[in-house]
Amino acid sequence: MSRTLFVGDREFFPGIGRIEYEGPGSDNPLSFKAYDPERIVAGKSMEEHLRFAVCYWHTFCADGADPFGPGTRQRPWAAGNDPMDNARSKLDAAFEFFTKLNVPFYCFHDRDMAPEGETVAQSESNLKQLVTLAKERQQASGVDLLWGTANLFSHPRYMNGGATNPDFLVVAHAAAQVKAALEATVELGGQNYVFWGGREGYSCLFNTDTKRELEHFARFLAMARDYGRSIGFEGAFLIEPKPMEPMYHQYDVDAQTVIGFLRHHGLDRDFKLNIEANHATLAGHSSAHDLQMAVDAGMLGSIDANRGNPQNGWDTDQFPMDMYDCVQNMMIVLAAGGLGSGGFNFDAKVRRESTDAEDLFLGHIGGMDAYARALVIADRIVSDGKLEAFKASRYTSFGQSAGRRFENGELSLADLRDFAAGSPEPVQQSGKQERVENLLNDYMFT
Ligand code: XUL
Ligand code: CO
Repeated sequence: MSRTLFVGDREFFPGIGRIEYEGPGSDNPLSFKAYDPERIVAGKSMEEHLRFAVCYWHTFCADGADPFGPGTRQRPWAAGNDPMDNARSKLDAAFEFFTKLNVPFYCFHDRDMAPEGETVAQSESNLKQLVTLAKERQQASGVDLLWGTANLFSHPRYMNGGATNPDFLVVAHAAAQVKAALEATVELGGQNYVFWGGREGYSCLFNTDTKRELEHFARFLAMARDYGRSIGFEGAFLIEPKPMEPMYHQYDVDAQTVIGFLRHHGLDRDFKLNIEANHATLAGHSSAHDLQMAVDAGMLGSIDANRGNPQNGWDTDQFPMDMYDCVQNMMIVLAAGGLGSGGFNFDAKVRRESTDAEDLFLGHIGGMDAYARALVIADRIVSDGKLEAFKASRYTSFGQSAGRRFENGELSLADLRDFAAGSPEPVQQSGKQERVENLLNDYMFT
């Protein structure tokens, strides 16, 4: 079935049609070389495995501005004088882009989709108007909402935090925004709702009561959960860890910090994690590390797919192209049985110097092809089972007698002492890192 690629007579990406799978032999840069949505891998189509989403903020709101200079891209949908007219044009541009790129999902912040008004009520009304239109566009295009969220970091009132602000009135404003964003997410059938605490943190311990702020944060999340459930939201609430940027120290440092926090406050039944690759690297981890921690805790919700720049460590939000990272991430996702209601959201932006409209397509095509290739390679590795078998073989001593009793909680520290005293010195067991890394290259390049 051929879908209309754009709304009305305004085409924002003229000269670009539907991006199709043309295979590795094609030299058309505006085609997929590896992402074939219908191709079956490990019992599911690529589209079902990868559940790609485009993010509204980098792709349709950002214009390339950085702290040293203004935007470099002219966005035709932002050219008018009326912010609501611009928001409607941006929505049309966004759905044209989703449809041409053939992604099944998108994600947005409230303020990406509709401008803030003069009052809380005006902001709510702006968002409602755009949500009504977005619902129509979703129905016409078949594109669904992966997750919604509220921007609690851009407005100057949030300079000291949203839910963790020392001023209760600011916390109340944050609540008003989350309430409206939850309603929007439910109206649009969103499968998840995300909290990224960009300003939930502090710059100076001398002026910050961290204990109190973290308690406020937990209370705020519980209130959001209760309200979401009361209006029929059945999806997952997700926390997206990040250690810093914009704050010097952010509370949701990394996966393990967030898992501990959620469990401590009894929020782990409703909340999972949205792991962003570049946030994990900012925290001094690899993206695979944070994914594995989330999977181990049974709390992997979704992925913000991107990469940082290894030379400087900043949150550069580049499109994911590093195949070692993509393959490792896909291995973890496949071994975990998939992403459930999550997806791969490209929280990624083209470079400031990439000023053609087509560059937005090229960035996404590259990321989609990278993960499609990674899926095929990871499936080979996971289904072959060699790596997994080697990993398991390192723990065989826990499958036997005393080791098994230790795992079952049947032994005391003194029992372990006696076991050590009555046994010979352990025989050295090589970790064989070089062997397993060589194996990875064999899978990737043959
Ligand atoms: C910022 C970031 C956000 C969240 C949503 O680093 O990743 O865009 O994904 O608020
Ligand atoms: Co993100």
